[in-house]
Order: sequence, then structure tokens, then C-alpha cells
Amino acid sequence: NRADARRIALIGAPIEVGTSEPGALMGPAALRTAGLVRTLSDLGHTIVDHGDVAPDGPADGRGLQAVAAWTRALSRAVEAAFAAGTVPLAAGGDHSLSLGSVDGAMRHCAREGRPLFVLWLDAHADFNTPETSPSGNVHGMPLAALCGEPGFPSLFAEPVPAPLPPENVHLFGLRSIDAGERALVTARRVGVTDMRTIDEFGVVAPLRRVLDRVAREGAHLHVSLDVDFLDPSIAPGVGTTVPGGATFREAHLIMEMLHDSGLVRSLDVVELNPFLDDRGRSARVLVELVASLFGRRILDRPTPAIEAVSSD
Ligand code: EXY
Ligand code: MN
Ligand code: MN
Ligand code: MN
Repeated sequence: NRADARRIALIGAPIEVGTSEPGALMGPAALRTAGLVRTLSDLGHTIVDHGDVAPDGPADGRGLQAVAAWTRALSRAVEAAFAAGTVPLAAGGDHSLSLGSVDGAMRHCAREGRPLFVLWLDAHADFNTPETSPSGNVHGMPLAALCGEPGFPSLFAEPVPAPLPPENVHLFGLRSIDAGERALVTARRVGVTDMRTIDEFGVVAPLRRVLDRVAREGAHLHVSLDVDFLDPSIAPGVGTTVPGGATFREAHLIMEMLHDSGLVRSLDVVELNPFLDDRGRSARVLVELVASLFGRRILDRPTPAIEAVSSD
């Protein structure tokens, strides 16, 4: 029985109305097939699979109305998971699902009187509005909607919580951004660790700064992991691959650091498209990464501080 044993609520969110590339609705099934539940329970956690959420209202066609129906349903499921004292793990599904999971986390945090901080591991900024979006795909817009940018129809259930402060969002792994969202990300002072920064400084120093701030502010940390954060060579199963992504080792180290921080309260795994995958490879990589985030480690002892590593 591990000291850091958690109770985890797996919530499938087979959403693909936010993207123009079909297949993401198979994501939750592929993560289950790749052994997500067994892997986490073998680590000593209690994990309950709540099955897939169903949209609350008509969700035909692509676009914001359909996304709103999923958002309301997922937000409720995530809020209920928090209320039950579990860690919600939302398995997608395209990235529009984070409208629901982050909305649920915002409601939970409002009740607890704690700030919410969102770490967005993604090649993209997902900060378009209906006006700036070049594609009209809602999976490129969730952060703008969550941060209260104008131009969206009502997506959230009443009463709508106060918007997420954009300074409490950190984009990590960014390497593809549209002109309109670049202007917004800059103007709103969204935190960014782009690939240029990672190339120069690695993942450790930038992530430590983020985690230190979350700890200092006593904030609730929500992590949203988009498959396209990873390099397409290790995770081809996603509709929006961008070259030059995180290596397995970088991603793995990030997950270990997140675990060791003890700060993660909720997680999304999004954009897995099994129809585009190569014999389940991407699903398996994701399960490995989630396992590391939940405490799988090579040795059963903490990583020593560098001063303590003996030279002989
Ligand atoms: N920025 C592009 C758009 O808005 O269409 C691409 C967005 C892809 C979003 C993926 C999920 O991260
Ligand atoms: Mn994304
Ligand atoms: Mn909490
Ligand atoms: Mn992306």
C-alpha cells in the first residue's frame, strides 16, 4: 500500500464534434484497451471506471452547440468526482472536452476557495475565438472560452463560474500558433514555455518554475495532456501532428516531476485518434506516461538531489 495511493475516477469523453478529423471518439476505448485501468490499479491506486459520459442535449454536427452539450455533461461528472474525493481523469476525445473538465475543476475550486492553475501540454495554444479561428474547429478554442474571451455562445451551465484568469494558464510545448491567438496569448499574459525554450533549457527548469508557483499559491493543478505535445515519431495517433514535439524522455520526466510535486488534482488525456494510430503505439505511450504521473518509478526511493549523488 503506497503512501501516495489515490482514488481515481476514469471518465470517458468520446467527443469529436470539436475537430474535423474523425476518430477521436474511439480514444477512450483505445486507452482502456491499452490497459489504463489495470496499470493504475497495479500501481496501488483505486481506480473506478465511470464509463463514457453522454452529451446533455443534442450534439449532432460539429460546432459550439454540440460542444456545449458535452461540456455540461462532463463538467457535472468531473465535479461529482471531486466531491467524492477522487482525482478525475478525463479520457478523450478531442480537446474541446477540457471546456467541461476545467469548468468542473473551476466549480470545485470556487467551493474550496482555492485558485485553479492549468498546465496545458500541447503543440498548440488552443486560444482561438470563433472570430480568430482559421478552421472553425472548437478544439482550437477551449482556453479562450475558459478565460472569458468574448464571441462565444453560452457553453457552460448556470451559474457560470468566474472565468479562469489567463495568468493561471501555462502553455508547455507550444510550437504552432495562429496570428490571432498569438496576439491574445500575449495580451492576456498567458504563461508559455515554447519549444524554443525547451530546446535551450530543457523541461526541468521551466516546469520547476511553474510548480513552485502553484505550490506557493496553494493552487489546485489541472493538467491537460494533448497527444500532439509528443513528437509524431512516438505518438502518430492524433489528427494534428506537428513536427518537433517532446521526446519520450522529456515527456516521461515531466510526468515524474508532476508526480513528485504532489500537486496534480485532475488530468485530461486528449486528442488520441486510434484510427490514425500505428498498432496502438500512441495509446500505449499515453498509458506509460499516465503511469509515471501516478507514481511509477524505476527505484522505490526518491530521486536524490544532485549534491547527494556520490561521485565514487
Ligand atoms: N490552431 C489551429 C486551429 O485553431 O484550427 C489548430 C488547432 C488544433 C488544436 C489541437 C488540439 O490541439
Ligand atoms: Mn490541444
Ligand atoms: Mn480539491
Ligand atoms: Mn494540439
